[in-house]
Amino acid sequence: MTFKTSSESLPRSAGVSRRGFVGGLSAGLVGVAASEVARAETLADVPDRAPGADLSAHSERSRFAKLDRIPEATPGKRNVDPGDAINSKTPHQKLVGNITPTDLHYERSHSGVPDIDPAQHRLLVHGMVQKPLVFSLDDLKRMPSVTRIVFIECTGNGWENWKKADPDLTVQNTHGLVSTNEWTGVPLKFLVDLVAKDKGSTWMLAEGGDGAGVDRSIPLTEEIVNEAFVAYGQNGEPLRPAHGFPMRLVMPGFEGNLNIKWLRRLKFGNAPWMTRWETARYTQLLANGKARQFQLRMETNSVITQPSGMMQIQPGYNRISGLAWSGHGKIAKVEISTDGAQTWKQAQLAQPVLSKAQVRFQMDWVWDGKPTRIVSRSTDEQGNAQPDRQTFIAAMGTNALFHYNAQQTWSIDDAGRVRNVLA
Ligand SMILES: Nc1nc2c(c(=O)[nH]1)N[C@H]1C(S)=C(S)[C@@H](COP(=O)(O)O)O[C@H]1N2
Ligand SMILES: [Mo]
Repeated sequence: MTFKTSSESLPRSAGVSRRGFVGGLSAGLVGVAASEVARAETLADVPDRAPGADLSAHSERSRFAKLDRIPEATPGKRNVDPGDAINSKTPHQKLVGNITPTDLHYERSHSGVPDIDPAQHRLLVHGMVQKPLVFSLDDLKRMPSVTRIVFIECTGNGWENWKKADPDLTVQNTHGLVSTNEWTGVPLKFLVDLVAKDKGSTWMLAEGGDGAGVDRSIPLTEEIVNEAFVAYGQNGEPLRPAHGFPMRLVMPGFEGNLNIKWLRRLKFGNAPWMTRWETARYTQLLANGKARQFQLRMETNSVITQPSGMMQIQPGYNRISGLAWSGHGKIAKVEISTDGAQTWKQAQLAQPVLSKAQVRFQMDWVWDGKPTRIVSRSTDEQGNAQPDRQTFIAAMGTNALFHYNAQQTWSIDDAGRVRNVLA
């Protein structure tokens, strides 16, 4: 199929730079993309200029842009009273780019959000160290800092589709427990050196200051000591209370649960503490009846966000877009199938691709109006490929609940309705 490259006839009202749009997308489709855009000649074709409201101390979203997280309970329990919610999910179907707006970063809090006065808050660092110390927020802010864009993902992300696929789920329901923000804080390595950690200490306990007191044992691998940090900044401002104000642990690439919020203690030792968060919870019941502990790294994953569950599309040009991420490093490639995983084409990635951060992918598509299925699969720089559902279930069985990273399939019927299905 060929299309006329019609950059000459692209109308101004398309709001598209003649050079910019083409980017890595196929130039031949520019004309198709523009063909449904209204033609215009003069300013009479656009609304008048509008008078302005007063300036403000901080800006709010347009009243026309409706963006909300959705509080949810355990899998299958939606539309719950916020008092019963355990998660609040990111509306990926309404977002663009790589970074999640701060107020829409997903939230998972086991016993609500404590209201912590930073002047009172302290972080104790002790255990197998020469010099146990206690830090205030101001102490941390005086130290050298690192700023890094990373995803945080709850191990429960995707659990909605582990056993069955409700057709009426949106991508917010299926994949709303992963988000990407820029975090700023003190490198763990700096604190390790300050307290003079014993060489023999190979584990660290991180404990939160909320009612649940979530605490996790973290193996002190070279990667973790070099990459973890105690964050006090989120997208350029202090952490929001829901995300751990005044300080939290950030563990790039690892289970959301390890990113301890309202951090009050780091303790160094030489064995895991076997807290209830790594024995009763956050373990995986495998097909053979054994439980797997400390499955800490988040897998290679991707999902198409546009078009996605509960949307309706029209025949003709449709741009496919979505997000890919891996706890192993950078995403190397994303492939998309528009024929139910029979044939695959490589998508374009938003540059630069960052390690352990979500990256936006996109691809041109002309839908012929016939029922089909669309699906994405990602591969990271270490060669880890996102499995199809059968491969995933064959390896993990159906007893487990966490670390679901199988390919997400959306079906499209002859009316253009997009629905969640198991492949
Ligand atoms: N103290 C404490 N830390 C916590 C939690 C918690 O309930 N209490 N929830 C954990 C879980 S399960 C996840 S997935 C992430 C969620 O971080 P977010 O709410 O900033 O997205 O925080 C982790 N850190
Ligand atoms: Mo989580």
